[in-house]
Amino acid sequence: MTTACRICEAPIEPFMSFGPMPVANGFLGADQFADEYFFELAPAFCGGCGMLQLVEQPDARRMFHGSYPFYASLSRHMSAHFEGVAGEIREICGGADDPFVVEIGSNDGVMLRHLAAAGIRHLGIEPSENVAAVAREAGVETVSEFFDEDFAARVADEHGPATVISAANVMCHIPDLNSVAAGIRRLLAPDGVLRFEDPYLGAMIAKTSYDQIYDEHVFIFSATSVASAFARHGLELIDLTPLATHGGSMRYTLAHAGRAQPSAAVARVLEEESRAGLGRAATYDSFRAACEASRDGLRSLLEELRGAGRRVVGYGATSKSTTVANYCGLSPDLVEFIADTTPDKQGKFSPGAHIPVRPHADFAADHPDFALLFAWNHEAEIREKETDFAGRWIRYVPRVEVVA
Ligand code: DWN
Repeated sequence: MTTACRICEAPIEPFMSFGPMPVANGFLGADQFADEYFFELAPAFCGGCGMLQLVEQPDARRMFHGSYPFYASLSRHMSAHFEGVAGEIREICGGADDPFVVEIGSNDGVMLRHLAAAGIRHLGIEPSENVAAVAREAGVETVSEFFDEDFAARVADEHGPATVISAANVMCHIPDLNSVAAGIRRLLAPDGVLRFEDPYLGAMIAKTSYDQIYDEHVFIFSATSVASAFARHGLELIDLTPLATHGGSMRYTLAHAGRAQPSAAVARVLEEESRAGLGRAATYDSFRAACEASRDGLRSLLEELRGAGRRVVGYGATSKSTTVANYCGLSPDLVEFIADTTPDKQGKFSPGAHIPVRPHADFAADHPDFALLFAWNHEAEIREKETDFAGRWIRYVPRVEVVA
C-alpha cells in the first residue's frame, strides 16, 4: 500500500504490519467487545525526510477524550522527572520579563503545577477533559483543545508570545505535525525555545522495543527527522538530550532559525544516527525480523509455562502492552490478568486481547509464579517496591528473558 509521507509527501510504503490493532488505551467492558474498533497498525519509513510514521491512525477523538485513562503523575519516577523539567524551564524563564510558558498535551499538570506554584504565567493545552480537570484542580490553567496552527494563533493573540513551548510524549502523537510546527513558529517569542521529548527511534531499533508502535505514536522521531520536519517551518534544532525515560527518549530543543548556535550534541547525534543506519531501508527490514523473533520467543515461553501449569500475570496495563498482546496473540489463557494501579483501567479488559485488568492488590494478595513486565520502562521503580514478590520476572525488551 503506497501512501504519502505525512511530512514531506514523498511516497512511502509500510515495512511491516502488526496486524489489526485496537485503540491502545481503549480498555473496555465485556459488553463492548462486539463493537470494538480495529485498524491496521503498520509503520513506514520515509526515505525523503527520514520520518518513521504510521500509515493509518484512528481519529484523534477515538484516542483522546473524556475518559482517557493515562495519568502521568501516577509514576513516582516520572513525577520527579517532570519536576526537574519544570526547574529547567524556570531557569530558562529567569531572564525574561513576565515569561509565558505553554505546554502542549499537559496531561494532569504533572509539570506545569510546579510553574503555577512559582507564579509563572502559563497555559496547559490538554484535549482529554478528565486529565485536564485534574490539572485544573492542581491550580494549572488548562484548556481542552487540540493544538494546531489556528489554535496557536488564538493563544498568541490572547496571551502574547511564548517564552518556552514545552511538550512531553505528545508531539509524536499529532498527525498534522506541519500544522503544529507552523503554529509554534507563530506563537514562539523571537528568542523563545521549543523543548519536547518523545520515545527515540534509535533506542527503539537498538532494543527491539516495537511496543512503542501503537495508535497514539503516529511518529517515532529521530534527530534527523525532527531537524528536517521543523526546518520546513523556520525552526532549527539547537540541542539534543538523550533521556532514560520511557525506555529511551530524546529531548529536542529548537529555536527560530539563526537565533542560536546549535550545540555539539546536534552534530554528534546526527552522525550517530547515520552510522546506526537509521536512514537505510535495510535497518527496518532487520527490525521487522527482530520483532518477529521477539514475538515468537515470548509466545513459546508463555506456552511452555502454561503447559507446565505455571501462573503468569501481566504487570502494568500500558499502552505498549496492547501492541504486544495483540501482535503476539496473548489471551487470558496465557496471561491470567494484568495488574495496574490506574483505577480507570481496573475492572475492564485489555484492548483486543481482552485480558482482565485488576488492581495491584490482586497481584499482591496472590503472587503469580511469573510477572510479565509490560511496564518495562518503569522496571527500577517497580522492583524497588515489589520486594515481597518471590516469583520471577519476564522481560521482552531488549530480549525475551526470565530474571529473578
Ligand atoms: O506517550 C505515552 C506514554 C508516555 O505514556 C502515551 N501515549 C501513553 C502512556 O504510555 P504507556 O501507557 O505505555 O505508559 P507507561 O507509563 O509505561 O504506563 C504505565 C502503566 O503501568 C500505567 O497504567 C500505570 C501502570 N503502573 C503500575 O501499575 N504500577 C505503573 C507503575 C510505575 C507501577 O508501579
